[in-house]
Amino acid sequence: MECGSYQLIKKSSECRARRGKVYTARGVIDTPVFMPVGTHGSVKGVAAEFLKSSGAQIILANSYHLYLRPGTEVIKKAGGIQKFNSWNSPMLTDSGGFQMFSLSDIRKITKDGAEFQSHIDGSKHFFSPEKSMQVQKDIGADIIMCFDDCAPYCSDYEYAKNSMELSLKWAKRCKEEFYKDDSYKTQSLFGIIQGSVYNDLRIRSAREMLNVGFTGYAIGGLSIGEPKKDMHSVLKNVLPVIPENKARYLMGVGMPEDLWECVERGIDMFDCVIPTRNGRNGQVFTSLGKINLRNAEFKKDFSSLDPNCACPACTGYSKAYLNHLIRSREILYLSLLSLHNIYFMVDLMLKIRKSLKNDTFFKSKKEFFEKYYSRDK
Ligand code: PRF
Ligand code: ZN
Repeated sequence: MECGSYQLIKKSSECRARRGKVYTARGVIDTPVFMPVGTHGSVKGVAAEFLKSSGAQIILANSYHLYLRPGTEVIKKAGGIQKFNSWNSPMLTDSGGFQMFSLSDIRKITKDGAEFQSHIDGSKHFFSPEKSMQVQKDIGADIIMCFDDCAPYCSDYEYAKNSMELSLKWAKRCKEEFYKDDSYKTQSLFGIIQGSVYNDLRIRSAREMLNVGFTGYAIGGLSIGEPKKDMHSVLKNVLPVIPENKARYLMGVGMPEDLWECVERGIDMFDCVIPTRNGRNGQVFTSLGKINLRNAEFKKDFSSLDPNCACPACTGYSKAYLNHLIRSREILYLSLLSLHNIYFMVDLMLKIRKSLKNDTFFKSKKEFFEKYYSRDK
C-alpha cells in the first residue's frame, strides 16, 4: 500500500459517513480517527506510553514549532521525530503556515512564501512551500501537509479567492519539491482545500487540488470562528468532490459534537488541542457531558469522573481528589485530566467506528447525545 493511501471498508447506508483505513510506514490507522496534538512533538502532559494505552493511533506535531526549537538538525540526528519522542507510531506534521500566521509577530506574505519573526526570540525566518517540505522531510512524520494560506474568518470574497489561489500555487510547488527525492516511499503529502465560507471557491479549490493530485486531502480554514452551519455547508459541498478512495482530514476540529456531525458528512480524520487544553483548565468530557472539575460541587464527590472510562484518572481517583489536586495546583491533575480527555476522544471515535460497522450511525449518535446533554436538562 502506498504511504498515506486510504482504503474504504464500509459506507453508511444512512449518511456520507464511512469506515476505512489509512496506511502509513509506521502502521495502519482505523478511520474515522481523532489525532491528539503534540505541538512540540509531545502531547502536553501525556507520556508516550500512556498515550499508547489510550488507543490513540496517530498524533500531530507542528513544523513551525519544531523548526524553531529544537531545530531540524537535532530531530534528524535523533533519527526522526518518532524516534526522538519515543512515540514510534504514526505521526502527521502541519506545514507551518497556519501556526506562523497565528503566533509569530511580524509577517510578510509574498507569492514566494512568508517572512516571520520567531515567537520565542524574535529571530527572522522565511518559510516557502519548498522550505516547509524540507523541514517536514527532516522531521520525518508519516503524513505531511502542504504549505497553505488560511484566510481569517470574515475575509471578503476577493481576499478569500486570492488566498485560495495562493494556496493552490503553493500546493503545486509543495508537490514538486516533495517528489524530488525518495521521501515519498516513507511519507505522504496531503493537499489542503481552502476558500473560506464561499462554496464556489471551495469547490474550485477542491477540483484544482485534485488536478494537482495528492495522496489525501485536508479541509483547512474552518472552525476559525464561523457559524457551525457555514462549516457544515462547506463540508456538504466539498466532500462529494473528493473521490471515495482518498482520506479527508478536517484540520483543527473539534469538540465531541463536531466529531459526530463531521463524520456524518464524510470526514475521516480530525485533530484538535481541545482534550489537552481543556484538561489543563479542569474541563473534563464525560459520557454525561462536560464538567469543570474545579467547581465546588465536586469537593466531596467521591465517585469517579466517568464510570465508563478505563483511564488512570477514572480507575484510580475520585472527583473529590482530582478537585483537590486542581485547587492545590498539584501538577498531577494536568496530566491526569489531559489523559482522561484523550481517552474520551479516542473512545468516542471507537464508538463511531462501531456504529458504522453495525450501520447504526444515527441510533448511536442519538444515544450519545441523549446522555451527553442529560445534565443540561
Ligand atoms: N491550515 C493548516 N493548518 C490548520 C488549518 C489550516 O487552515 C486549520 C484551520 N482550522 C487548523 N490547522 N495548514
Ligand atoms: Zn477517564
